[in-house]
Amino acid sequence: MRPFPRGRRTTTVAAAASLALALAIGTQAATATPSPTADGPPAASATTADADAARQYEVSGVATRADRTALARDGAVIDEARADSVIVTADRAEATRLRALGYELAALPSARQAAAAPEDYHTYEEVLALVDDAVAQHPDLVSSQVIGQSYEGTDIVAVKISDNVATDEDEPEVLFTYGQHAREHLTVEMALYTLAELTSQHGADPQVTELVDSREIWLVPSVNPDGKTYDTASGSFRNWRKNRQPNPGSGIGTDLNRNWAYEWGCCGGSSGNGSSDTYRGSGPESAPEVAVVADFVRGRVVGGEQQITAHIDWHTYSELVLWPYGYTYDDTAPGLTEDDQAAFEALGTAMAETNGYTPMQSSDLYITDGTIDDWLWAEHGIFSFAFEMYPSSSAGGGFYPPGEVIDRETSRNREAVLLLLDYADCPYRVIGAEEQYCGA
Ligand code: NO5
Ligand code: CA
Ligand code: CA
Ligand code: ZN
Repeated sequence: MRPFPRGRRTTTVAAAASLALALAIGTQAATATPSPTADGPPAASATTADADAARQYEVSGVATRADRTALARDGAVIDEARADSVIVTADRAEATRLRALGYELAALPSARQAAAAPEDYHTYEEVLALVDDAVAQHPDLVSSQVIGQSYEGTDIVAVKISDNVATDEDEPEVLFTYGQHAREHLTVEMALYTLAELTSQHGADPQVTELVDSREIWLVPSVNPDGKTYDTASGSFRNWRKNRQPNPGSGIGTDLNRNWAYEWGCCGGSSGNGSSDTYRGSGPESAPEVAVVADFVRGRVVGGEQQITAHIDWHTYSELVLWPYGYTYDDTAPGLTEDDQAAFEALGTAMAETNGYTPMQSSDLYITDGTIDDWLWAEHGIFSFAFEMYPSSSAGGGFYPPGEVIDRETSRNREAVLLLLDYADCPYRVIGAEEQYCGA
């Protein structure tokens, strides 16, 4: 039995109910979103030209992390958690399926679902060109390498930023991954911002100079280039999340952030259905994109020691800073001690204080399994966070905020990025335990 009433609610969701969870889950718009009344099939619009394109719905009566996990176990992907409801993205078939399971879905007005046009964001080709420009302009500071190919054969690139960039120096290494989820274009803009900021401010800003000189920083600007390109290729957004790998039974695409090789598929935090937006793939690392990045991370084990100490995986949206584990509600678990948890919480909270995001353990949102963060921590001891960027709610444009916010919402994370780089020499320093964990 489900822990929430369903099947009988016909009233619209009370807007005032948003407030309680706003404190626990994320900063909500001060003015509550008016309850949607449109509840019919998707209408063609400028942003969803395809009549069967996925769109966002508010699902009422989903209030706790257990409710959210139950909905996720039914194969839905939760875009946003409110006090007594969630926002999901679904196509017509998925919406019908969820209604058959007893959920109450109300379509969000399409005007709220995309405030941008594809031209507002860089294409993957443009990203690669900007990387090449950075290498050409700062050959001593920036290098790039192709670390492998996506399902469709697109090059996946890692960018290194450091002094003496051609030399593998004995410096703490930090990894940033962007765009596992295709439609989360703002994250790829975050990669471009970070590349521009760290290179342009090197030699100008003392803090940037010091961190770039004393760290080796890796950016993978788009982990999912096929999905990113597919999302915008028609000229209007497709709300696409996964990669573009066909599945044996039915459906296209694996949710890359359910395909990593730690507790893969363990805990109801992913789907075994190829049509689901949280399809975990046929096995751990079955998605080429995940295998490529996982191989890259394994390649950073030098002399038996993982060189990468800290990581952020960038997502949108909800303005959250999340830490492991996602697969269990428990605060501590195998491989995650009380000190580890305290360090995650302290560092996550410190970063959140710089950008106004809400810090929490990932599973406080809902259970996920096979995520990059759980894998990087459990298998490689990397202090791995997931950031969910702007906006806090669908009212800000959901996955597609307008281009005019990109500068503000990427530079908003400047201090958080620098803070992580700073602590990368010994993340336990944040709880004053550097002698115990990082002593000579
Ligand atoms: C992520 C985080 C929980 C890491 C996920 O909405 S998102 O898909 N960007 N949230 O579920 O993988
Ligand atoms: Ca260096
Ligand atoms: Ca090194
Ligand atoms: Zn995401």
